[in-house]
Amino acid sequence: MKLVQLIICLSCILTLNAHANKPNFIIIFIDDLGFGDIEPFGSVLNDTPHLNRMAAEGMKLTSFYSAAPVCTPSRAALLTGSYPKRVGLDFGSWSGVVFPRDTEGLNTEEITIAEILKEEGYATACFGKWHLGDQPEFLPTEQGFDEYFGIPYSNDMWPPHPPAQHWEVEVCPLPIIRQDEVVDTVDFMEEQGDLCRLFTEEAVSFIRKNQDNPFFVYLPHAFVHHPRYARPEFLEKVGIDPDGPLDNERLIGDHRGYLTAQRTRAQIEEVDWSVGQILDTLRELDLDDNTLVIFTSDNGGASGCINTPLRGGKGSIWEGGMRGPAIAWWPGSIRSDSVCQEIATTMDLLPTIAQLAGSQAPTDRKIDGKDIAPLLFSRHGAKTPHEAFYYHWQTELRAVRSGPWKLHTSGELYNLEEDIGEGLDVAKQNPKVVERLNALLDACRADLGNPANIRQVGYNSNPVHLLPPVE
Ligand SMILES: [Ca+2]
Repeated sequence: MKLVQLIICLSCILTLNAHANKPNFIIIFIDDLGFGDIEPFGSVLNDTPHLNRMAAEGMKLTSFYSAAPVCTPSRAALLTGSYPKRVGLDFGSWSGVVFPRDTEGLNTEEITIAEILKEEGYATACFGKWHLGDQPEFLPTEQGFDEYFGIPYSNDMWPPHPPAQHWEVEVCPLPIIRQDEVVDTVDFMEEQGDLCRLFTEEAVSFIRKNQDNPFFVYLPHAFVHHPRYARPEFLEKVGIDPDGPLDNERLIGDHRGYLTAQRTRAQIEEVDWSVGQILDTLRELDLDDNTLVIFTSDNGGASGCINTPLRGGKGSIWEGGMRGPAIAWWPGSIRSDSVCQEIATTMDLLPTIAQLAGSQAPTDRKIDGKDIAPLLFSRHGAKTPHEAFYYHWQTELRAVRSGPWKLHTSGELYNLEEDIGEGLDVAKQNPKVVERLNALLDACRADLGNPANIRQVGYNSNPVHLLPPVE
């Protein structure tokens, strides 16, 4: 055989193998988990052995941001690789997030990670909290997911939850959906406590079923969003008697009680159990060296969670509102026990995953995320691909980060490498930095403030409840 033929032959084999070995992807997206809530990120309260092992075998990303400090815009950005404002979901129709029977949802014209991977032959599934619109055309099965099992919005949009009585909308029983059909409802606190197990078991079963072909699992847990309840064994472990003082009536009647550290702890430790189930399944099936698993939170920790050492929490544009605990795991490809301090965001997952799957991010529209594979694989000299990361509170641009510097639109400047808690405003001492970052803020205003650069939100003029509403 001539040398040229040999090279062609070898390259064919390599190409075939590349297709046969397309990596699997799993995104474990926790609801409202704080930066300091898990041991790899400094928790001394919660036991998270599986996350400890995940971090020891993988990479901690310590400047990893969600694109918004609340659920709906954060999820829209993750799945589209674009700032929430760019896809019209920086704000719901009347609140910061979409509500049951909302007119708005993720436009089906958007191209999600799931749709990109489906094109590449992946089996795709979403198990958990969706929160990108509950009307039929907004559900995961319309957004590239072959399979869906979960709740369509937050677990507190639930008649027994006290705030539900103050929202100016009717609330129907909290539906559990399979594909696009309501198959059950969450009626009691015990059933709230079962949501982590249910979604985990669905994910494990899907992984087993698809072990011989490439798959994508998006696992957006309803935990640790309040109302906070976990399975009895996790409550007992933290000293709570599930049959004792935490009976349903007390829980439902005592709103402040939802937020105690113990109940939060029970939920976080059950989330850790879930991570263990997923990673153990991958190890057992020998898929661990061919699967990228990303663990992070949709926004900063809510009341009862811990964002230390960051300032602020869920709903704020301080670091505690948008910087999450993040771990990337892919044994053999991601260096064990490594740490990445470079700026990265959930929006980067779409272009990164697309490229690793042999595809690319959409080119017919602006995608804000960038390929962070060089960071994940610790390539020599790899730096963040972002000159700037922008913090929005609802529709408003509120801050920019570039390198170690974060400038708030209020004029405060912080050096996050020296002052991660944003305690010391150093704007006066650094006028040139302020000038440079103000120019970046102006660039963002010119971009996302221009209607020509933003896309239409999904809109349904006649939305209906998934179930008859509760009086
Ligand atoms: Ca959330």
